[in-house]
Amino acid sequence: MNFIVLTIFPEMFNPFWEHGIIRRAVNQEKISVSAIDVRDFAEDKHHITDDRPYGGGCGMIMKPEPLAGAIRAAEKKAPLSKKILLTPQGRRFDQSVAQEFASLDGLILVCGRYEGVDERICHDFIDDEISIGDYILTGGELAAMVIIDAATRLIPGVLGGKDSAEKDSFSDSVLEHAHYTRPRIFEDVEVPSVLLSGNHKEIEKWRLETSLIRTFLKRRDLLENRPLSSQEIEILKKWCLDIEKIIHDQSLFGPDALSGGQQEG
Ligand code: 4FV
Repeated sequence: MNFIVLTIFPEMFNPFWEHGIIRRAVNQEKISVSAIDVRDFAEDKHHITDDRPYGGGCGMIMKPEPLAGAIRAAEKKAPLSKKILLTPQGRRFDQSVAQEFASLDGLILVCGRYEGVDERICHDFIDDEISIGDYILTGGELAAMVIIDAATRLIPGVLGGKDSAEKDSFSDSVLEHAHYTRPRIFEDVEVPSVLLSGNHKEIEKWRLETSLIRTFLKRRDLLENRPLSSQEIEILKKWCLDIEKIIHDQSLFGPDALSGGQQEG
């Protein structure tokens, strides 16, 4: 199995894979490991890989171009590998996911830094988003090490005996909204116009709505286990009204419309 990590700190990984079970698995040629420095794909002279977020707010966002270049280079090295972004918004990593990964040809592990990565990388360059838990790390590197460690030990012949894994559990707030940074257009995909408007009320409303919709889509349990604000409830009610209108219109004009617009009893 091939592991390639994409990071701005490749030097973090040598101590990790030069010891213990991982080193043995490398020596046995059960796995291959390598790190790609994302800075090498930042074409400016300072090799800048981050920038300020559109729409304002604290922190920095990883720029899409260097990440896209590093991912494409990794794909050339390991074309059969699955591309994983380490993020708190990902599906929870556990023993069953480790087992799933251990059966793959390889993983390309994208390690974010700062507040996160530009949404266009998540949308167009990633096969799966993985979180090792509902807490915020300073970078995805440790999460990548957890995944490499947990998957490697499940590859036949690496370990002697069987281990059991403890499943974590947590319930917490909603997932973060989408992030964007310069350039405004990246590979024909534009930043949502509201983020360029300078209207902070509208920007905050958009951020809350995208935060709620991705939580509903990705982690509904977080909504079910969390007290919602009146504003969040209003957003959910608006979605209910929108969905009810679609159902109503479909019953009148959709492919299965009743004749004469009759409503079932
Ligand atoms: C994380 C997690 C995580 C968030 C901002 C990297 C950091 C920075 N990754 N499981 N929890 N990542 O906190 O996987 O980009």
